[in-house]
Formats: sequence, structure tokens, C-alpha cells
Amino acid sequence: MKLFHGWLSSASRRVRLCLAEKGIDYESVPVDLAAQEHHSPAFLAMNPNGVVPALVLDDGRFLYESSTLCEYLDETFPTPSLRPADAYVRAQMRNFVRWTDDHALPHLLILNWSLALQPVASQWSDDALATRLARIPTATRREAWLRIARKPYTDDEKRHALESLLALMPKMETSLVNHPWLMGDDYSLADIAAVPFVARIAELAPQALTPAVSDWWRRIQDRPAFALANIHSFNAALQARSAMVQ
Ligand SMILES: N[C@@H](CCC(=O)N[C@@H](CS)C(=O)NCC(=O)O)C(=O)O
Repeated sequence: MKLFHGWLSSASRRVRLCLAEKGIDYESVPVDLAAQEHHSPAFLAMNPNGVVPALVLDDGRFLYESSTLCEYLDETFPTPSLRPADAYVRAQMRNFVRWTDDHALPHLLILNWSLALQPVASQWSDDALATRLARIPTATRREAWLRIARKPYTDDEKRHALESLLALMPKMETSLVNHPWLMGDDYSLADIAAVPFVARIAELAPQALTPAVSDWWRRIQDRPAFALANIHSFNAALQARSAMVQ
């Protein structure tokens, strides 16, 4: 299989973690988001939403949406299982993952893009920007790129985004005070879904990590899959990138 992904992308980090937990071999194809490689016709043929990640299966078919990819991988490579055996708990796992998709990712986007993409996008000429925006398949992401290029998110918007992201803490704390993992005694796709967000909160507002979440975060980093998935510090990666450019 081939995974098209971004090293710093939260959705891609999830899928790399899932592949690593299962010990699945795959070809890694990093996508340069700042160069908008994910809006090329070749990428859009794999994922019409124009976002990473996308997975190319061994038979050449494509799959996208990180939560769908993780469930697909868990069904086709059943060991170790990453979905609760009980149907009710499995449904709760899916609702948690959906919550992170709907309520955590849009806020993290504001914070991450302001750091990683704004310095590049703000340099584009009006003509270049118009051409680039025209390639973006969804209105929400077209608006986000326009914001980054021309109307940067304000400090108030960033503060609100961080506060909203932190709503993840009480949600996780409630589960983790009684169990080692979000869905109980077994590590699951819910834990995988939360990792990229907690990794960023640990960098942006480490004091906001609640006690049980801090313990969970240590357990996560101790798992061999964490190192294999290359979930490096976002800040360090950006500094390394700007050192290369200068
Ligand atoms: N719901 C999608 C979200 C994917 C997503 O938003 N990917 C981001 C990186 S985390 C991306 O490709 N951003 C670039 C863009 O929107 O142009 C998933 O879980 O796969």
C-alpha cells in the first residue's frame, strides 16, 4: 500500500499510528501542502476532497478520510484489534472520533495553518492566489486558504480556537480517570484519533493537560508505534524547515 500524507497533518498522523500499531509495511509518499500538491489532478483523483491522507491499496483502489482508513485497516489486518468487541462501546468510539473530526480539527487548523502555511501563502501574488484557490475542491478549505493568504486569523480567533480545542481535555479526563485507555482497558482507534490533538496541546498549552490525560499521554509515547509513526514536535519541525529556507 501507498500512503499519501503530511508529516505534520493530524489526520495523516492518525493513519501512520494505526499502520505502525499493526506492523503493516507501506510506501510513504509525503505530500507538500504548502506547494498544494494535494490539489493536483492526480491527487484529486485519489481524494476528491483535496486533503491528506489518501491510501492506495495493493490492487490500485483509493481510500480517504482518516477515520475510514483506520477502520478499514483494522478490518483487513485484524491483529492487534483496535476496535472494542462490544457493539455499544464501538459505537461510542465512533462518536468520539467523529467529535474530534467535527470539533477539534477545525480549531487546530486555525492554529497550525497560521504557523505553517501563512508565511508561504501570504507571499503569493493575487493572480497566483486566484489560480490556486480555483483548484481547491471545497468551499470551506478555499475560504481557509484565502484567510491564510490575505486575512490572517486574528489573535482573538486563535485564542478562541485554542480554548475550543481544549474542550477535548474534560472529555478525555472523564474516561481516563477510571481506565487506562479512552474506551476502557484496551487501546483503540479512539486513542489513536486523540493523539495528534493532545500532541499539539502538549506543545501549545502544556499546563492545560489534565492529570489523567497527562498519564495517558506518557503511556502513548511509550508505545513503540509512537516512534514508528514519526509524530515529531510540530514546533521543532517548523524551526528546522525555516532554518533550511534561510
Ligand atoms: N476529515 C479528513 C480531514 C483531512 C484534513 O483536513 N487534512 C488536512 C491536514 S490534517 C489537509 O489536508 N489540509 C490541507 C488543505 O485543507 O488544503 C480526514 O480525517 O482525513
